[in-house]
Amino acid sequence: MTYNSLLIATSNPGKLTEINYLLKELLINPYQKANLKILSYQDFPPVEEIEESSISYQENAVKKALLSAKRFNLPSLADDSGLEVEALGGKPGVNSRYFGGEISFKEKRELLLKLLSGVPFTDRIARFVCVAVLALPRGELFISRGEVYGCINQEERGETGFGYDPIFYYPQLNHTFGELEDWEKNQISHRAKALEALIPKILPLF
Ligand code: ITT
Repeated sequence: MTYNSLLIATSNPGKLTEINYLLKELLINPYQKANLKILSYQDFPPVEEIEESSISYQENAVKKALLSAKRFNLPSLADDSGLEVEALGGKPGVNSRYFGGEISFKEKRELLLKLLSGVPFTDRIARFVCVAVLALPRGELFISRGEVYGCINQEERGETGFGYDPIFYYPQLNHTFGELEDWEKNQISHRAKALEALIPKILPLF
C-alpha cells in the first residue's frame, strides 16, 4: 500500500524542525520523492496530548507513533529521546522532559549543571539517545535507535537547537550542540542516526 503523506507525531517544535529537515535532506533530495507530503499536528485540529507513562524510550515512542497512525489514518513517525549523564546514573534519561518538574528548560539545564558542580570534565560523560518509530495505520511498526556521546559542559554555550543542547559538549567539533548550525547537528545527532536507519522502511511507502 502506498500513501501520499507522512505525519511527524511530535508536539515539540524543536524536534519538529529537526525531523522536517532530516526527512527533506535524507529523503526528498537524494531520492527525488517529490510526491511525499510531510505533515505535522499543526495541519490538523488540536487533539489531546499523548501521555508518556513508560520507563522505556521504545514504549513511549511506539505509543506516540501508533496512536497517531490510527487517529489520523496516516503513517506516523515519532521519537522518544533523552539525555543520559553517567555521573548521575543515567539521569535524567527517559524522564528528560519532566526533569526537575514544571520548570523551564533553562532551569532544567541549570539544575543539571548544579548537580554536576565540582565534577571534573573527564567524569561528565553523557549521551543523547533517540528511539524513532514509524507506525502504519494497520499497526505495523519499524523501530530504530541512535545515540551520540559527549560531555556535560561546565556552563551553557550557544543558543541553537533546543532542550539540553547548550550544555551538551561534542568533543569532535569542540562545541556544544547549542553552538552548532542546524545542519551540523543534523549530520551527527542521535535523531539523525535513528531516522537514517528508518529511511529504507519509509521510502517504499510513497
Ligand atoms: P514529543 O513527545 O511530543 O515528541 P517531547 O519534548 O515530550 O515531545 P520527549 O518525550 O522525547 O519529547 O522528551 C525528550 C526531552 O529530551 C525533550 O523534551 C528535550 O528537552 C530533550 N531532548 C531530546 N532530544 C534532544 C536534543 O536533540 N537536544 C536537546 N534536548 C533534547
